[in-house]
Amino acid sequence: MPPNDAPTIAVIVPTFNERGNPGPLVEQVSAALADRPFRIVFADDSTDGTTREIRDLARESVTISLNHSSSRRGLARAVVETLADVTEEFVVIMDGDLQHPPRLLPSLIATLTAGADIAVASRYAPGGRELGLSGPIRRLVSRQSTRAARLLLPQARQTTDPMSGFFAIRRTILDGATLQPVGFKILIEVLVRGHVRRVVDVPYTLDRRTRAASKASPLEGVRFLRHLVRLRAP
Ligand SMILES: Nc1nc2c(ncn2[C@@H]2O[C@H](COP(=O)(O)OP(=O)(O)OP(=O)(O)O)[C@@H](O)[C@H]2O)c(=O)[nH]1
Ligand SMILES: [Mg+2]
Repeated sequence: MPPNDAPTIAVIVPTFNERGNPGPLVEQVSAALADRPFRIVFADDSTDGTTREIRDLARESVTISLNHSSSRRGLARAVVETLADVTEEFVVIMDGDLQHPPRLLPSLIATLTAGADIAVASRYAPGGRELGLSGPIRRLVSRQSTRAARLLLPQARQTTDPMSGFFAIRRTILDGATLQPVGFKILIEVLVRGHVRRVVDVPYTLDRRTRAASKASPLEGVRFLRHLVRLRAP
C-alpha cells in the first residue's frame, strides 16, 4: 500500500465523442491506482452524449471531474486548458478510448517516484508494440513522423516515442512554461517548453480501439508538420 504522503495524481483524459468508453476507463484507472490519491479529469468537447456519461460518473464519485467545452478545442488545447486547473504533483495524460492500457499506470507513477520528470509510455522502446494503429499506411506515417520529430528537435531524442499520447509528468516541470498546443501532439510541446531533465521510457502495447470512431485524419498530419516547424523556432 502506498504511504500516506504518496504523491497526488491527476489523470487527464481528452474525449471527443467516445460514447461507451468513459465508464470502463474510470473502472480500469480506479483499479490500477487503487489506494493512491488520484483524480480523473475529462477534457471533453463531445457532442454525442459522452458528456452526459461523464457527468453521471462524476455524480457518483468525487474522484471524477469534467472540463467541458461546447466548441471543439482539439485534443492538445483541451488538455492544456485542463492542465491549468490541476494542482496534483503528478499528471498523467492518456486517451479516452482504452488504447492506452490503464494497467501501465503504476509503472509510470513508479518511474516518476524514482526521479524521472517525464515517464513516456513507449510503443518503440524494447518490449513495446503497436497493435492499435490500423493498417500499414498509418503505421508508416507514425514511424516517419517519429523520425522527423527526433531529427528536427533535439528534445524529442530523449524518448523513443515523442509522438506518444500516453505519459506522466511531474507537474512542476511546467512552472513558468507557456504551452502552445496544436493538433494531437502534446508530449513534444512539453519536451520543448517544459523544464525537463530526465525522461524515462516505459514500454507498452498500444491496444486496438473497440468502441466509438477514430478522430485521427490526414489533416492532423498537416497540423503536426506545422507544429514541428513552430517548435524549431519557438
Ligand atoms: N477534447 C478533445 N478530445 C479529442 C479531440 N479529438 C480527439 N480527442 C480524443 O483524443 C484521444 C485520441 O484520439 P483518437 O481518435 O483515439 O486518435 P488515435 O488514437 O490517433 O486514432 P485511433 O488509433 O484510430 O483511435 C481520444 O480519447 C479522443 O476522444 C478533440 O477535438 N477534443
Ligand atoms: Mg485512439
